[in-house]
Amino acid sequence: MSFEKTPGWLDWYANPSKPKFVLPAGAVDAHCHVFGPGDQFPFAPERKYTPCDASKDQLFALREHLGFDKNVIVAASCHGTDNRAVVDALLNSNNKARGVATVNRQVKDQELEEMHAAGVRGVRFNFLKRLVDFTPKEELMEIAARVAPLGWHVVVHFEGADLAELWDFFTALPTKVVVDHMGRPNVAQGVDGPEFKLFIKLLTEHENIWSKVTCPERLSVTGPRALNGEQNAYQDVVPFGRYLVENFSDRVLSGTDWPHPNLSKYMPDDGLLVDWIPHIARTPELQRKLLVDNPMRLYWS
Ligand code: 0GY
Repeated sequence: MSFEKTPGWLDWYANPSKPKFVLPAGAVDAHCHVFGPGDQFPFAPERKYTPCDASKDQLFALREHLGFDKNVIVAASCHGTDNRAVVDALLNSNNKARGVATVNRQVKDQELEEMHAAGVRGVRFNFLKRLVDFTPKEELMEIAARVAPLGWHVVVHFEGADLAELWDFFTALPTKVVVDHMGRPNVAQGVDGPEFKLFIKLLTEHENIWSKVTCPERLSVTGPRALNGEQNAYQDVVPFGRYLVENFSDRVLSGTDWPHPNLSKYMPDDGLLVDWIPHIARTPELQRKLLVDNPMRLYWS
């Protein structure tokens, strides 16, 4: 089936630069997606957007180009609860990819076990109204209780402004909880602003909660500008990422978010996104934890 993209959809960046930052051996891109291809893995009827295709082979080619060794492929909301595109990518990854699925309470135990065998290690709960329809928390809690015995974790995706309302639910989850994109704070408030402060409190008080230090391109107000002739893009997001990497070094993950759904202004150069990493992880030890040790512990042990 061929699909017409959402009007104004921006396709992924075709010729990303080669990063100047050399990733450590075994580095994991711990947040990326595949889209379709639509004629093989149709997009879900309930989707809120229709993307371009972004296949597993294109993802694996990007991985080689950037210098990553492995991927964690997160089921994108345009596929609803149909995880076939992710599972297909995992099965064809030569053990170099793990996955995070989206399921509802109708999922059968056998399906969970098959996904586990393919390399799925988590489920994602999405709270962004522009991406998904509402699911009652009681259903999400039921799913979390069912995947906990498999050793899976829960990935949560929400806007910083909604954390207060979601706090009790997140802190009651029986698994490790991995927060997408630093809890999506409003960076204009600064690291001392109320949204990021509350997020830091969440990580400080709950040792099972992890953070992806991802998506500077989504969060940034200043954008991908090089300052003072230096390669220092997404400058305004650096203090947020740095704070998390330096204070919660054993509970942070990095990732590209390729193929970057729903960006309306510009598509980032993935090479520049890799070059952002040493600004937030300033020592080889922090880089190794962020890019290798932490994702390996969570997804490959
Ligand atoms: C992201 C962010 C977005 C989309 C999705 O599953 C998705 O559709 O996650 C977004 O639109 O902000 O993590 O890729």
